[in-house]
Amino acid sequence: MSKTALVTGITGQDGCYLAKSLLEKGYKVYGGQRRSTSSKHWRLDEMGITGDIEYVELDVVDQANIRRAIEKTKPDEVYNLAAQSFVALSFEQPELATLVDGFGTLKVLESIRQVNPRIKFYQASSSELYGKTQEAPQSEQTSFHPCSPYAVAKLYAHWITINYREAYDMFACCGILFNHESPMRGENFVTRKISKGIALWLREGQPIVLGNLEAKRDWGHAEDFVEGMQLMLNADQPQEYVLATGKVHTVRQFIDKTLAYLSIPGYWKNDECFDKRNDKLIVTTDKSNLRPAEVGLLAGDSTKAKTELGWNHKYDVDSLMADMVEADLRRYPRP
Ligand code: NAP
Ligand code: F7E
Repeated sequence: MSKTALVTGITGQDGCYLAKSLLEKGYKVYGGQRRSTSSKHWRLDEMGITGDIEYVELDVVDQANIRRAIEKTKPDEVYNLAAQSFVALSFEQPELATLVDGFGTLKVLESIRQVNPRIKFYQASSSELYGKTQEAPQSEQTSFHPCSPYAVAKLYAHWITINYREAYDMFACCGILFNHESPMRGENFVTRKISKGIALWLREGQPIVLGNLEAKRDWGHAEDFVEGMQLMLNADQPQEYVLATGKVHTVRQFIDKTLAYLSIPGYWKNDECFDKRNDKLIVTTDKSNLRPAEVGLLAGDSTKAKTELGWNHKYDVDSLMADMVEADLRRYPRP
């Protein structure tokens, strides 16, 4: 018999890739979405799966609402992807980040416990938990030092998930996922600012405005990472797993790769990048894009997921960048 999954955060980047993959495996997919005055289905529309999902009203700050959604959908598996996921915004709205990303997870877990504790639960934990880490690469054994309201809220969510597993014997697990991007990435995140920004620069000539160009990240592709989430929920035992590529690049290197891919000869003068052919500005920076605190060197060690789950990634940073740039060139073609 086919299985049923409830995905919170269905309208987000991971929600659309996960839904597509679950549908391909024969799952019945319920998508939890919060009410809004306009449709937020552009990702699901682009993937062509909007009509294959059944939607339920689900806001993770409202426990009665979550409980009703679980009673109605009777899932075998719940993937809790809902979050205010933009780290920079969590410094502006720390309470909201805590309510959604921290307490929201508790409310989903508690609803599952009350309705049917045999439902399997996946929690979207993050490499941001490592924060000001002293150790690289980071594995499941590395200690946490979160350094944003987002990461502190996610740390609470991480431990309350483990607590519900230990206290109530629930199949609840956390994937500690390093940055994963895609053409469906939100427009505020740095890789998408670059892929969309370069398409607009080619079309209209306005420069891309960024923040800390020396920030380093371990960037993978969301399509690979949603497979790992499913492997975790279908393992023999619920556990924590790191998913990462293990390769680290700076924001500046990501820009260089993008320019090389498009055969644009760029040169840097401090934190500004120009076109060699005509000295036209391509990238500049503004301090409004800096954060009150930055994480340390995040590089993931996913040996455990590879050996125990058989997980691996198909994309590297170059094929990820190419996928993103091609999608934005299609969305914003030159006249
Ligand atoms: P995303 O694109 O920002 O999507 C977040 C989703 O959460 C959206 O569907 C959003 O709905 C929904 N949401 C926000 N507040 C909600 C609320 N109060 N109730 C219900 N839904 C709510 O994030 P993503 O990149 O797909 O990430 C998925 C999850 O993985 C998040 O929990 C994120 O923190 C975590 N994570 C992401 C990464 C990464 O690199 N992408 C790495 C580690 C962990 P709206 O459309 O209504 O805003
Ligand atoms: O920043 C630097 C910025 O916003 C990456 C979320 O999915 O991954 C994501 O969080 C780096 C940071 O992602 C700009 O300072 C420079 O060092 O793309 P980001 P993030 O903060 O790493 C983790 C794993 C999650 O869990 C989160 O939910 O890039 N950076 N200039 C910039 N970042 C942004 N956004 N905009 C800039 O202009």
